[in-house]
Formats: sequence, structure tokens, C-alpha cells
Amino acid sequence: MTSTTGGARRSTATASCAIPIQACSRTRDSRTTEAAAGETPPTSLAKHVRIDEEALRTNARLAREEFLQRASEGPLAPARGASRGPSTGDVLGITLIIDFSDDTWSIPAASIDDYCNQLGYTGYGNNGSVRDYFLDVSEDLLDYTNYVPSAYYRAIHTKEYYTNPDAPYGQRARELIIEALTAMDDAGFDFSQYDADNNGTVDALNCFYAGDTWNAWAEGLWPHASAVDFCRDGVCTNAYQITNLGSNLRLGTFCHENGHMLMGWPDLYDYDYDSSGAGVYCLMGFGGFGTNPVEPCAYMKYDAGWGDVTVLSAPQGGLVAPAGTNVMYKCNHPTLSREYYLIENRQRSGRDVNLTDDGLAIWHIDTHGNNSNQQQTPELHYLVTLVQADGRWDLENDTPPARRTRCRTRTGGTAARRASRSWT
Ligand SMILES: [Ca+2]
Ligand SMILES: [Ca+2]
Ligand SMILES: [Ca+2]
Ligand SMILES: [Zn+2]
Repeated sequence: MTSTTGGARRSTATASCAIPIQACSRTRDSRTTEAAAGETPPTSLAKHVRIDEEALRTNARLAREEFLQRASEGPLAPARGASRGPSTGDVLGITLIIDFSDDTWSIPAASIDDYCNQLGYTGYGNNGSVRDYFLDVSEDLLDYTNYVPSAYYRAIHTKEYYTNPDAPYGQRARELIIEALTAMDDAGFDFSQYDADNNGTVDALNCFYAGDTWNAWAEGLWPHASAVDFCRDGVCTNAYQITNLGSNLRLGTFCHENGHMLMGWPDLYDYDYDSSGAGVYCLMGFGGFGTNPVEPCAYMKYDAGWGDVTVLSAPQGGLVAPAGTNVMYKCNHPTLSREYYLIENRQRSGRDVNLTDDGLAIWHIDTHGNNSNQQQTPELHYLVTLVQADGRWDLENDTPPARRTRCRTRTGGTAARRASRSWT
């Protein structure tokens, strides 16, 4: 999202780091930014079984930690719409794997290949591979695989060099990426095969580096998304995301970041951290973490061209909206094309098992909105608003993240009638 509040975000996130959580480790001596294995929230709950209070708190904390770790992406991410890859068809990304003489690899290259590409993958407790995730949520419209080298690229310099906090943030990450890309090209790699939509831009560039994050927030190799210009074989790279590997592989952040790169999706959490945005109800909100990230919410699927959309122009009964599909209903604003409602069924099963409630989700969309703006005024409101059944507006009010938020639980017809009365 475009914004002029990069500085504000930075100071907010820094303030948040006053909380003594692992993701906010601020010195090189504190090299453990990964959540401990035992803290992983439950991912295999039976349908309709509520997540207990402790697990809810753990979920919320882990989501916060992951997003705090990624907080730098807001100011650095390419402007919305500036760089977007293809969202359908066979798409091939590049995933660099890099280690250092002073921090060598621990996860085998073949494991990272499986994590990206293997159908039915279950490694590290993940619900499928990255490829599985996007096949599922696009209903087979997007088959996204990644080229993963068969061996790590050993960086020219030490990790100490790339993580030097005195260098401008991102500069040495890009130096590292260009180094690795150059070595690939020298070995005969054909970058022109990685531009599925033939727009001259490599569709997706991911970079994993060995070990933990050594840096403080927004320094050195602190995980981030940005852009790097490297041109070979008639194409150039643009957006990239870089993350430390740590000791495990988790789907959430990778899928979230590739949602940005491929589909051009915006973040749906509040960059100011003073409200909860779309909460856990979307991959691009706090739901995009851990080993079983939730589905992209209806707007994302609609935007990507994956939605099975029926436009409702009058109240109707007997409508069917199966959960775990891309069936959705749309109610247009009488005069403004940028504003509408999308309705989908979300149940706590499969990829949505970690939702904090289920039922019919009614989303108010205003493409001029911004999920950093929780004010709920005609001028300042979210892009994607969950119209909460209990009217509490917990997401906007930032009461414990999404815990008390309620989806609609009535039929599509009833919900559509109710929705049509309350344009904001
Ligand atoms: Ca080449
Ligand atoms: Ca392209
Ligand atoms: Ca805000
Ligand atoms: Zn993001």
C-alpha cells in the first residue's frame, strides 16, 4: 500500500518492540527469532471444536511476532499495483538458498524444494507445500512452483558483512541476491523462463538465507520485501522477499509474501498496530502465519480472478455457499463501483481450522479504503472490513485480536438482505 507514514510505522513498531518477545531481539547475541517448536498452535482440530483460550492467546502472539518481524515490508514494499505477476496458469518462481562461511546451512536444499513444490507435502508439520496452498485456494487456477537450486549458494562475504547494521537497510541484502543471481547466470541459468505473463519482469523472487536473523529491526538482513533490478536473458527482476531459514519451514509468511508478489495483494493488517484490520480472517491479515495459514479472504480471490461470483441485485433465498470453495456473492453499491459487499462461507476446517469463529462472512469492500484506517468514517475506513454480526467492531477497536469477532451464521439470502441496508 502506498503511504506517507513510513516513519510513523517505524516508530510504532519500535515501540512495540519494548515488549520482550523473541521476534524483537535487538542484539546480535539474541539469535533466536523463531518461535519454539512447542509453541506452534494446534493445526488439526476437528470441525467445530473451538480453539481453547490458551491456544488462542498463543495464536495471537505468534501472529503478532511474525508480523512484527515482517513490519519492515510496509515502507519498503513496492507500491500497490506497481508490480504484479500472473495469478493464474503455470507460474514458476525462483527461490534462492544462500549460506555463509560463518553460518552454514542446516536444512537440506532438497527439503526446501519439497516445501515449495511437492504435492501432498507434510514436512515440518505444514499443511501442504506452497504449491499445494495456491492450488487449493485458487481451485486449481494457479499452479505455482519454484526453482530451488540443488545446492546452497555460498556467499562471497561472511554473514557478519551482510548483517552490518552500519550499511543502509536492504543494501547488502540486494548485494547478496545479485551475487547469487549472477552466479546462476554464469552457470547458464535462463531467466527468461521465469516470466509467465511475458511482461519482461521475473514473476517472483524469494531468498532464504541460512541461520537466524542476526539483526535488529530494519537493519542488515532483517526479513523484508523490496525490489532489486537484475537484468539477464531479456527479463529483469523486480520485487523480492528475503527471510532467514532458522530451523524450520513454515508456509504462512512465504504464502503471504508471494500473495504480494504474484497477485499484488495489499496487507490487511494495520501498519500502525492500533487496530486488527482483517484479523485472522485473511492470509493478508494475521491469518498468514504458521504451518497452516488461512484462506485468502473473498476480496483477494475476487481480485485474483479466482472467485465464482454471483451478483445479487435483489433479495434471494435458497442460495448455496459451500465452505472451502471460492463461491461468493456480490452486492454492488447502487452508484459507486468501487464499493460493494462480498459474502463467503468460512468454516473452521481444512485451511481455515485456525479461525476464531465461523459462519457467513460479509466483507465490505471500498477500493479507496486502507486497513490502517480503523476510524469507520466516510473518509477513513478499511479497504476490507469484516461486517461483524455482533456489531462490536472488535477488529477496529483492537480488543484481543479477533477473538470475539463473529461471522454471520445465517443463510446467504438473509445475510445479503441485511448487508444491503448498511452501506458505510
Ligand atoms: Ca542466462
Ligand atoms: Ca512477469
Ligand atoms: Ca490504524
Ligand atoms: Zn505483507
